[in-house]
Amino acid sequence: MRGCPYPLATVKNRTFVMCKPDAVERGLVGEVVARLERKGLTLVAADLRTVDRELAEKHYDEHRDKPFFGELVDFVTRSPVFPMVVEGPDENTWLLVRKLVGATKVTDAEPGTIRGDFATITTENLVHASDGHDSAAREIGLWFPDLG
Ligand code: 3AN
Repeated sequence: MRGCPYPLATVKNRTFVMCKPDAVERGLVGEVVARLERKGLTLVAADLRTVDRELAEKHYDEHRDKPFFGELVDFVTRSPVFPMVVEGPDENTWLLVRKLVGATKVTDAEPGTIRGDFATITTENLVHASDGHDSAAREIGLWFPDLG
């Protein structure tokens, strides 16, 4: 029993969130988790791990043809990450988390968001969060294949 307060939670109430290497290196994992928990979201799974290139490339598969793909994979594999599955009361969890995280481009990320408050470089923008139900399902399956 992991103490989830939502007895009718479905898989769609879950999303994937990851503190990237810069967040772990800067000691911001606690800050990120605190913001998610203060919002009222629950951690379902989380651990600290080093990612191999194969998993990193699968995770960022949609960016395979982008000019920053190599840099992105180098970055996310350079030191440990903290991947998480987060659950909320309804199917909007992924969107709530995206709003807490803030815009991708650091100059667009508003103060009050994680990226707006702590990130200065777009590649090193601290946190990844799934951008919809399909990506959440794909990413949870990729990072936490044993999660029931
Ligand atoms: P998000 O993480 O906000 O969903 P995506 O999926 O478009 O953004 O991009 C994935 C990651 O790729 C970003 N978090 C960022 O680290 C990196 N990235 C995206 N766009 C750029 C860019 N123009 N230049 C460098 N890195 C980028």
